[in-house]
Amino acid sequence: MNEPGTDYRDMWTALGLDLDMHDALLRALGQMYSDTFLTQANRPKSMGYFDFVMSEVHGLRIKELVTAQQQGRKVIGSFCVYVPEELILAVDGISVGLCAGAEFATAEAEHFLPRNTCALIKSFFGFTLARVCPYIAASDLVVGENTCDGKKKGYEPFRPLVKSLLILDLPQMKTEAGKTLLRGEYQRLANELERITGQTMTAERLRSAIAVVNAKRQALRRLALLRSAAPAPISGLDALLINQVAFYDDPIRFTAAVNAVCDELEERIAQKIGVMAAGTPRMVISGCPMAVPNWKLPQIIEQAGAVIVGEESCVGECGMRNTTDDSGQSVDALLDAITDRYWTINCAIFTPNPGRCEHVQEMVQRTNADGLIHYSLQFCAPYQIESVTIERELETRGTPVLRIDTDYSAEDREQLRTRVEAFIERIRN
Ligand code: BJ8
Repeated sequence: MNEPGTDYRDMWTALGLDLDMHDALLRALGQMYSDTFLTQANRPKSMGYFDFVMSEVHGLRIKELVTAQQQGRKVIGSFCVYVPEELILAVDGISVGLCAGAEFATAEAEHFLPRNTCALIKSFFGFTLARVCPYIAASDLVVGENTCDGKKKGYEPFRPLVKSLLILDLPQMKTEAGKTLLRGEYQRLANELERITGQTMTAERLRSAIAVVNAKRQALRRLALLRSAAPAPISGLDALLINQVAFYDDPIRFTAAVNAVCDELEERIAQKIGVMAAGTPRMVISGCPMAVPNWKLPQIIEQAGAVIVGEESCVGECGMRNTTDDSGQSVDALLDAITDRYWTINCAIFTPNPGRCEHVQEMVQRTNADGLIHYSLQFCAPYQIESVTIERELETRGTPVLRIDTDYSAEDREQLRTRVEAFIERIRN
């Protein structure tokens, strides 16, 4: 996916990548990207920026990271939206998301993991073992977390595969004790970030980092709200792509690009231009996060004749909504505010977790959705179990729900297509 004519092979070799495997991955990704995104009709022109970012996601962006490292900055990788980007930026670090959304070297991953591990975990193991992920290779520190059992235990065999790994001990219940634990873990992360970067986290630096991340989340919020318009001004695939790129791109540049998309969408809405015809069934999708290049289900939904108008997931509103109060005058006060903000994330690893169902319902109402598609990765017990509650609550209130359990393989594509088409038909009738 690198820019034609640009040769990054020396950089990839220096990062320790397996060039043959990496070439094969890039060929497959490039084809998948063209088939999924560039074939869409009526895309906003401003999506060109995101096409470019994706074409350079293993090229120019990695070069930026390596150049920053040569200037003394550190790259911090993470797998979960509970890892505050604000803390990383406050020590002049660069935050990158490491979750992977494709099958790769699954057999090798299964030397470390049981077969009944979710595809997301197997995927980041596979990408690491096959030496095809420049983000993992470039990370000076990887921050993991004990959220679900698969990740919590998976980090044990993962530790020797990366330069340095810090595990956050996340609470599992939204109690005062849980919040105190989270606050303590953020302090521990802040200390480790200071140690690894040699920088001091002052209140002023933390406030400016919060401002950068708040601006990014406000832009994503603006995008989310514009999708309530009818006809929908942007496809769910493109909106998902923007949310995925949020984990890789420079945050200030990314914010400007999202606001440019929003400007264009506002013009479209004023002129009643939709990405699909008025009256197209509108869907909210909810569930496990969809990391690049996990586009299978959204593509099937939109090819089947519906438009996705919101994502309740960590690569979507669950991870990106809500800003942080930046009025605190001390590092302690700002860490309290950061804890308050991250406490509002409703991951299914919490028990009980009523806030997630409330958020899903609010999204369905706000976006005027006709139905909800709940997406779980196979073997993800937290989301699979919650999907039953969500289905019951929403169906009781008159919103049709389709529950999908899948993985990253293409094997169930046609079966999923049939189920999604039948669901859309149910909504139309
Ligand atoms: S805050 S959703 S990013 S933990 S799909 S690995 S849960 S078995 S990713 Fe997540 Fe943080 Fe929660 Fe969000 Fe486990 Fe499920 Fe696999 Fe998952």
